[in-house]
Amino acid sequence: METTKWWQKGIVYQIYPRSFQDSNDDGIGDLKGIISRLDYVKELGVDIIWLSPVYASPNDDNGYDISDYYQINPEYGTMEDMDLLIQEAKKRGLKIIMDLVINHTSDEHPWFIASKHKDSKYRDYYIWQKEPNNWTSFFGGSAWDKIDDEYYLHLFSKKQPDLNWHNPDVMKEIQDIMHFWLKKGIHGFRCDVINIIYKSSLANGKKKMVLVGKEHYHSQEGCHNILKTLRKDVMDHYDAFTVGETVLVSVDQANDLIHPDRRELDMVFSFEHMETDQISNKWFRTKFNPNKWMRVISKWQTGAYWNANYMENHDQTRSVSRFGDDTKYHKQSAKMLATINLTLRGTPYIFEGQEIGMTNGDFQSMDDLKDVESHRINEIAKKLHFPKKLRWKMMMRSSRDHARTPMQWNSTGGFTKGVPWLKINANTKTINVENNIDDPESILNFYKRLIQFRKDHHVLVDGMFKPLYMRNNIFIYKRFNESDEILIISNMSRNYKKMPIQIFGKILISNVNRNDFIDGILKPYETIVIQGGISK
Ligand code: ISL
Ligand code: CA
Repeated sequence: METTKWWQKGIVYQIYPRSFQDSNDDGIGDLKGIISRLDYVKELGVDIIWLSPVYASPNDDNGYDISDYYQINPEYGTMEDMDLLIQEAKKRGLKIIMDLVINHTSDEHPWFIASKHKDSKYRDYYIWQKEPNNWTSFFGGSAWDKIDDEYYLHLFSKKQPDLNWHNPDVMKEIQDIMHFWLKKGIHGFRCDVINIIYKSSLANGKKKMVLVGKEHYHSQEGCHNILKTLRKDVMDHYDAFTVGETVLVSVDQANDLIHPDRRELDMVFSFEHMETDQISNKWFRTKFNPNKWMRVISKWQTGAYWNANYMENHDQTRSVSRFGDDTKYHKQSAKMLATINLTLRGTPYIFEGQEIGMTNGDFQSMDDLKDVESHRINEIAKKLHFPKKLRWKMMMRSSRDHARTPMQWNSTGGFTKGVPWLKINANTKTINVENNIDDPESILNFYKRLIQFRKDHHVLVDGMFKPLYMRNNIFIYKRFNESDEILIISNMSRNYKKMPIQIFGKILISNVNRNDFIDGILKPYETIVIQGGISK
């Protein structure tokens, strides 16, 4: 690697504003709330905050449907609050990146409202046709809806019409928006579904695919050209980076987006490790298979130029419930996932609440769920005569609301004094920031130690990754450079396991507080970081 960039050394903390901290007790998280928790974020040791959308929005998809890119959603506060947040973050040495949602806007954006008139110049900002094609939406069902006598394309909800990236005016508008925020002092963007923004054709898709039509908009040359332009005309003028959210990409497709010579994005979120426990799509899941998961991770570690490493986010269920054990081995498995998250090669991302091992929600019925996707899928499944029990099982396994329950600050919640917009998990009684802070052996304090450890060991940033063992639910890899070598060993199961290879060296971090491994037995969900090597 040439010289290491700040966003390669840095650790990112994702805040989902609606669920982080409410400051005025209307039950909705807000910017003042975030400001009041900046010290907490700073103490964790992270360097960068990724703020999920805070722009004006009717909230059909919790802000991923933007009605004004230059305004703050009044539910979250004002532009003054946002300026203050940037300033207060800066004071603490924290940089902020924002979400850039440019595949679509809200149907309540003035551009779309004007676009309903055929002779408006805004008509061509979106994609209108006399007849729909057979494409399906990410949220299920047709990707087209009708207004008057024509149809418009929406790859997500019908309140999220897709922008027409063939129109140079759209490019100009988006560039202005990016300049506006970067000038305010933010340091980059997380680019929402960025690899599907360019539609090469509107021909019918091949049948039978989960996303019918995908071959006409996924990873198109036109998208690469757009990214090159945004990089050259906008990003290159600031000290900022981009992380693309890239659905359904292979390692090669990712490298085409992030290789430094191509000058497009800086890193991408891949999805393959999030798909190891699903059959054809996220609504049909199988038992989690750690061996499959570690091999996928290893493939990306060795193949991709630079990874954005994450275990969970606002679209995924909680990692400790999904890849660990959120009851008997709650602490152990959360710490094990933390260790992997922070010792892989790439920029680590931590989602709010992950650092205290927040679990999936304890929802009782569809009334408890708020996500537009969950409700839409439930309706479609109902029409297909899926029994209620099966539909609920799908929701409990995959609803995005599992990640979106309010942050658990203390034993009664601490998120709001009002009625929270989404149910707070009853386990806030035991899983909360307050008691984590007090307990030296807590998940939170383990995260703090790991974050500091990563800062103290540059090999974790610039070192190469090499898998050493990926079987029998045991994941062993090393990170190494010319001067240093660190081994990471994780038992991803609830069983005792014999250490599969002979290892020597000094234990630097372990979640079971052991001083040596002479017994050669790995405890359930044990994870150890060792400075040393393997003996053959
Ligand atoms: O969670 C998913 C649906 O099953 C994903 O496919 C998700 O829709 C996809 O990762 C795109 O996500 C992003 O764009 C969406 C928004 O709803 C998500 O919250 C956002 O992360 C549309 O803007
Ligand atoms: Ca509020």
